[in-house]
Amino acid sequence: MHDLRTPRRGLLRHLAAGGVLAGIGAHGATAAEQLAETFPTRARPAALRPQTGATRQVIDLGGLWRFRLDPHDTGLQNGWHTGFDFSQPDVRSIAVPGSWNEQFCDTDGYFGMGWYCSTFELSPDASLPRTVLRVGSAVYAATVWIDGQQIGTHAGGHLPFEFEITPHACPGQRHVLVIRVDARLLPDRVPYGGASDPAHPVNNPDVPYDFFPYAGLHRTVTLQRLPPRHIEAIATRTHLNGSTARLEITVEASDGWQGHGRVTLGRVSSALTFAKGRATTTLSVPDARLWSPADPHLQTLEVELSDNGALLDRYALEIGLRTVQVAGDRLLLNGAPIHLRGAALHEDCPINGRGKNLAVTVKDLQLLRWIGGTSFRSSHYPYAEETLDLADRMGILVIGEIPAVDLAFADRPEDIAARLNQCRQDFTEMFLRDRNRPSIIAWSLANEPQDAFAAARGGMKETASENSAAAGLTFFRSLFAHARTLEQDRPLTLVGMDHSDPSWVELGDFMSLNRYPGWYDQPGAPDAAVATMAAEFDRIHARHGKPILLSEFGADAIAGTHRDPPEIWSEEYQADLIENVLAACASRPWIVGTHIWCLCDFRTAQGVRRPDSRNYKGLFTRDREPKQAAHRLRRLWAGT
Ligand code: GCB
Repeated sequence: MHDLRTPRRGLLRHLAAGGVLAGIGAHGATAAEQLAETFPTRARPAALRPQTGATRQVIDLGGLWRFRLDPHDTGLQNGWHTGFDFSQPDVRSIAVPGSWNEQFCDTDGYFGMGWYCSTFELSPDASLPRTVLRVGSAVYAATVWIDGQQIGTHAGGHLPFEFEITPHACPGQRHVLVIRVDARLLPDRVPYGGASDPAHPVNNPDVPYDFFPYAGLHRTVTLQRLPPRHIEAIATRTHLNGSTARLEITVEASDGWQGHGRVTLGRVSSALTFAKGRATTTLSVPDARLWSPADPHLQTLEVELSDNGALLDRYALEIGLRTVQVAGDRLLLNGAPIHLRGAALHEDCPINGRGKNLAVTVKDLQLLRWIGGTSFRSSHYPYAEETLDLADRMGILVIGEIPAVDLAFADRPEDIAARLNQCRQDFTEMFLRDRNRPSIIAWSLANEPQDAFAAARGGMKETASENSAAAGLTFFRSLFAHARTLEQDRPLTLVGMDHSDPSWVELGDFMSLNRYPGWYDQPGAPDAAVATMAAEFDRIHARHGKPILLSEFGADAIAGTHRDPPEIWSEEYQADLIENVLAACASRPWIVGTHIWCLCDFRTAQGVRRPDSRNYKGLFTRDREPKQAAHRLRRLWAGT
């Protein structure tokens, strides 16, 4: 923003051993936490989404949970981890999934510990002896107990994590599941909060980023029941050779499985032979029907484990055959140049907050379509899997982004080090969750990192500090190198703004630039501002020769505010400015995409530059009604 348990094998074990899955930072930990963390069981990344099928069963634990606030962090010593019920006056019902902030009158500005409690009981089923607990998103950190026994911890919101809980989940017995969500806004977190001068915080709540820091269990909590030997991870890569697609497949199975399996895609199939729990094969698909925005053709890859003809496990993975690459100053999908036309989004709606609301997800992607959009960035954190399901089905091109928003590099070195560790973990988890999705065409490793701390605190133009520029470069080199060890095909990018050191943005395979001509830059003078931006982009292109994505631009418009001649804050100004910027970009083919900020108005922290605690740069209002700019884009992009 300008202003403002069980042992784990294979890849996952390797990652954990490498420290990638590091958990809660020590910052601010209570004695009880430190004790509990002496023998922590860290969550494993959730590589395969739970599914029900011939050999698997999903139990959705969503619904009304018991909930209580723990502002003094005494819940653990008071035994809340063993469970609690409504005999305690402070225990209330809460919807899961959902942010806690807007569900009650007294929790809106609460960013401490929140305790969730529910129960579950498994039916006896000898074919499904193993159970994995999966939490879709806990913002920000979580500790999990079953029947009072600590199962493990996880840090980082917006991404799923798992624990195998087989020893703790006995069929026919009722178990008490407790999750403590730690939503403190701390400087060593990603994104960080609570870091500004306590006497003069710029925003309330005290976050540097421009969206409300909703907290709680935001996505589904599920149990996946599994057979004794099962598939743990599937990785696919597509290569094209003329009209033939080659699909490279790696499958990881539990317990170092040494047996056999099979993969099938339509009419093509191949045997799998596992060694130490891992098997690889390649399927060749002649005259392949590729996935693209014009034809988002999805196919089911069936993966099976078998023993002497007996089916042990089966997993069905939806995939789309497509390639993506950067060639010179173009972005190619299936070998042909593509243009990313769309808007950045936020997971945000009244009452649910950032909690999963499927109807809103469907609505948002329909609105994107309505204006003729074909692309979005999951700003500023990985979105719910259902959103990506829809993108896969609708042929929408997505840039997946980790929650690294507004990183700053003049902060304490220990905070910067903790953030880097968290960013690496976030990328690993996002990659493992989303790597097989055709809609994800690139990864963004940060949004608007800033040279100087002060820039993050209030939009002051600061002279870039050499030290913070160097610290940032070390940070991003490490993060890019980590991402490259996992992702071999998709381009990587870093979304920069005018306070981001150019050396950071240059690390990207394409350069994503947020610019606000006519808004933060030369407000009210759109023609001059757009010309300045275009000249800057010409210089950047001449210097780097890389594709450029205008990853954000736009203007606030308060719905119902009209001015002639157009003035800032009016619907007319927003619509005209957007058209003006698009025209400047259209004549530059190396500008491979234009993402408007943003699809819908959304809630922010309180700050003097955000009337009504809203960011009004939406093309649609927060209740998803079109402003003039949406109608204008419909004409320009959808041709209607
Ligand atoms: C940005 C940020 C986004 C803000 C936007 C704004 O550059 O990436 O999070 O909401 O500007 O409206 O200031």
